[in-house]
Amino acid sequence: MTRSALAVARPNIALIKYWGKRDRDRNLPATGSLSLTLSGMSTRTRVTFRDDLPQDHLVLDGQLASPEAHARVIRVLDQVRRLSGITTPAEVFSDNDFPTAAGLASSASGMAALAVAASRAAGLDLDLGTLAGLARMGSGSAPRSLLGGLVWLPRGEDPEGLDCVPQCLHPPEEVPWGLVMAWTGRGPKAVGSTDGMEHTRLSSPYYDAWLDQSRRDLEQALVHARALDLSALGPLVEANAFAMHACALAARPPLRYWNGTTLAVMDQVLVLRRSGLRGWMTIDAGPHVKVLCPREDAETWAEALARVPGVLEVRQEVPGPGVEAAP
Ligand code: 2P0
Repeated sequence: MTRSALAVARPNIALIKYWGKRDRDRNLPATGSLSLTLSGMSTRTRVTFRDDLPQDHLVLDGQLASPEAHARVIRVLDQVRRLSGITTPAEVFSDNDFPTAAGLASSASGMAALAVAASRAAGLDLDLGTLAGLARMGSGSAPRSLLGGLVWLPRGEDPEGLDCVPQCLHPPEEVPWGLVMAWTGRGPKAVGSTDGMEHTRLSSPYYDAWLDQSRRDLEQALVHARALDLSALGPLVEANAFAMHACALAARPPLRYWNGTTLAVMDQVLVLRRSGLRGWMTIDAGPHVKVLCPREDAETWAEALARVPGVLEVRQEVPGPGVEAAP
């Protein structure tokens, strides 16, 4: 018997970062986070359970999955099999319509799409909390990509993560902001997020301070995000990203995701802001700089960042929808 389903999900960018886990086995975050789901890029994932397959078969962007990606996908598939009682192997085809090598984290969109496609293919109609738990097994930031627009993922207190369920603060059509992304390097990052945040937790003397600050940042950010007050939210977004990187930079040995062009873009953001343009930067576990700005200023930001020597590509994004399922 063959059962199949398709799902499409988009990446999200954290405005208040998740960096550190409170439970490694359950992949539960030590910090709550706030994010914007994007619209211009997507991952399409088809899952088919087939009893004629000898084992799970995973093809990501046309290639057999790496051992690391394979292990994450299998964790999600195994949980779907437990929930549904299905025992057959699955075939997974997943494609990003954006270059993974460009350094944008694709795990969030990939794992959100996988959770929805696999559960639907298995005949399950899961609530958001259960779907979030499934997506989280693949990637801690993936539950945020289940929803569109401005999304809050609480840290939660429950040992099983039952209260770590994303909430939409504003759907995409209500968020009048843009996100301008300046690519400053190619190739995979030297240290992946999972290892990077664990190394930070274990060795940075600032880790506890980061957790405290992050909790305060999120509390305030939620107020400003609900009010769609960009002038109040922007400085918090920027400070929170720098606090995350400061904590990682203090790890032993240090964890530095920036390159020279990252610094040049940061300088340019400050120059433009001093000239009166509104926009605030955030940086993830990589060298690229993303600027959150009023939507009407996105073009001006994009043109200015494209002129910074070393910037490889600039992309403008607007808020986008949550995961979409198809038969
Ligand atoms: C975030 N990042 O909130 C932060 C900011 C990167 C920097 O979530 O270990 O790939 O699979 O749960 O989801 C990247 O973390 O890590 C991430 P795992 P994931 O977007």
